[in-house]
Amino acid sequence: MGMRVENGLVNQRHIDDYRENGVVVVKNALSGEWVDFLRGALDDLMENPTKMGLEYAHKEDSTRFFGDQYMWLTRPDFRRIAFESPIGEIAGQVMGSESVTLFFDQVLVKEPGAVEPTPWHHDLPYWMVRGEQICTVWIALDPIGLENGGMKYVKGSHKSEKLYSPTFFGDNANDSTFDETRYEPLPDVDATYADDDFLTFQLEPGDAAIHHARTFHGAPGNKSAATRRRGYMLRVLGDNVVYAPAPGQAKVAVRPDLPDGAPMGGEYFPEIWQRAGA
Ligand SMILES: O=C(O)CCC(=O)C(=O)O
Repeated sequence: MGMRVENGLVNQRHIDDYRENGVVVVKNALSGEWVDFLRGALDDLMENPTKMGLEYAHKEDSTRFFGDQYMWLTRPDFRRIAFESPIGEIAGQVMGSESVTLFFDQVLVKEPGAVEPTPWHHDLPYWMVRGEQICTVWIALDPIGLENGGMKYVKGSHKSEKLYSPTFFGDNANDSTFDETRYEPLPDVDATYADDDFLTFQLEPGDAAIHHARTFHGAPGNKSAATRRRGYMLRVLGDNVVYAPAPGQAKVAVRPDLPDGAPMGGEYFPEIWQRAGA
C-alpha cells in the first residue's frame, strides 16, 4: 500500500461522465491489498461499532443491515484508509477540484437476506454543508449488482438545484433528527422516470462508484442467498464548500468550530488531497 502516488485511474471520460450523469464508476480504484485491509477493518467494526453504529434491519424476516459513520475519528485503521488510500485523489480528479477535504466516512452492510431497500434520496439535504463539489466515493467490497443490493442512480438528477426532504433509512428514527424539514418529499422516482433514466453498475471489489451529493439514488435489499453487500463510503468536499447547519439534517458525530457560511475545515474536516502545484 505505502505512499500514495498520482494515479492514472481517472481519465477525461470519467470527468465528463460524472459531470453529465452525476455518477461514474472508476474500476479497480483500490488494490486487492486495500480491499483486504478494509474488509478486516469492517469485520472488526461490525463487532465493535462506534457510537454512531446502527442496525437498520427492522423486518422480522430480515438479516443484518449494519451501518456506521465517522469511524476515522476513533479508529486508526479507517483513518489510514481515508488518508493513505487513493480515494481522496480519485475524488479530486473526478470533481476537478484543487483539493479534497474529508467530510466523513461511512459503511453500509446488507447481509444476504437483508431485505430492506435503501430508499430513493439525495444526500445534500441530510448534510450540514453547501457547495457544488460534494461527492461520495462508494467502494464495493464484494461483487455487487442489483441482485445483492447494488445502487441505482437517476442520470443527470444532480443538475437541478432543487432539494428534497431526507428519507428515513430502515425505518429507524435514531438515524437522524428529521423532526423539521425545509423541503417537499421526493416524488415517486420509479414512477417518474423511464427505464433509460436509471444507471446501475456491476461492481467488483475495489471498484468505486462516485456520485454527486444531489444525484438521486437508492438500492434494493440483498436478495442473494450467499453474497454479502459491503459498501464503504468516503464523503468528500472539493473547493468552495461551506458550513451550512440547518434544521432537519442528519445527526453528526462532530461539528466544525466555524460560523455558518465559513469554508469547511478544521481538525475534524481535514484536507486529504491537494492537486500537484496547487
Ligand atoms: O449503500 C447504500 O445502500 C446507500 C448508500 C448511499 O445512500 C450513499 O452512498 O449516499
